[in-house]
Amino acid sequence: MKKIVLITGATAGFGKATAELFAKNGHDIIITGRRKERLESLKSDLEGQHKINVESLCFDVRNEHEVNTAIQGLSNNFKNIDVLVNNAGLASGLDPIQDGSTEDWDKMIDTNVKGLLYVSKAVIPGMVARQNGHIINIGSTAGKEVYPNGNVYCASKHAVDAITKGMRLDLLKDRIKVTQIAPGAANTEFSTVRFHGDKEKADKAYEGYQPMLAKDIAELVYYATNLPAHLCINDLVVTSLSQANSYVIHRN
Ligand code: NDP
Ligand code: 8X3
Repeated sequence: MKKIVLITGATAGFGKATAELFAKNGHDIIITGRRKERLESLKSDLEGQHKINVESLCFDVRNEHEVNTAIQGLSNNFKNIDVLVNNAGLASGLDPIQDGSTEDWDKMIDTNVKGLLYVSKAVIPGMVARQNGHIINIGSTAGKEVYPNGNVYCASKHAVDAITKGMRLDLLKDRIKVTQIAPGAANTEFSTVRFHGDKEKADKAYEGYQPMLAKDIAELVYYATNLPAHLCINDLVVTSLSQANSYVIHRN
């Protein structure tokens, strides 16, 4: 059955790969992000390649007003969202706690925690009214174990872990599925963003082993949304074969 799938942070990485996979499988999608040109180009590519409808919404998840305006403004064709993928997020910096920048901290907490909450609050009432829906929160192995210098990013992903559990409890009676997917290292724009655009430093994060790719995570999101109605993956921790936990990676 054709679904309507809203994916935050679809201009790059996991979100873009997830949008491509749902589109390929014939679902209508709502793609969001701050980079308007990327959104428009993805929309036109996907509508050109597949017989589906794509809505693109350009907003910053940190801005509650922008979030509400964009989601409340969805047309009838898109407003009954079946699947929400809360993916938009970032790490900013990798510093010992005493050297961390408060600007980086605000960015991570406002995006990864408050942004996820704002989008969820805008989408959940419709799901409750329809007694149907699936929320997929992209957490991280960083939300399971803290690693050195990961302090605030890890805290933000621990918050995603807790919020996911809370959502599942609160939405249980409404038959809304709530899943966390918690990946380890994957080669996306993530590290370039973390190191404030320093590509050389970013590339080092993926040296000496085979990291996951964005499409690996997209496959898992898709899989989780295609289980029988009575099944829900609650929490899925996934790493490349070279990674044992949030901070142990075997490199050649
Ligand atoms: P990318 O940097 O490749 O993509 C991040 C996406 O998030 C972009 O589309 C970006 O869009 C969007 N985004 C960031 N900030 C905002 C904002 N304030 N408002 C709206 N959109 C925003 O990273 P990944 O694909 O790797 O990361 C996706 C998610 O997965 C994140 O939550 C990340 O924490 C998590 N994760 C990543 C891992 C990895 O190793 N790559 C591992 C585990 C979890 P735009 O800039 O256009 O706004
Ligand atoms: C992103 C992966 O290892 O940088 O959550 O924390 S890691």
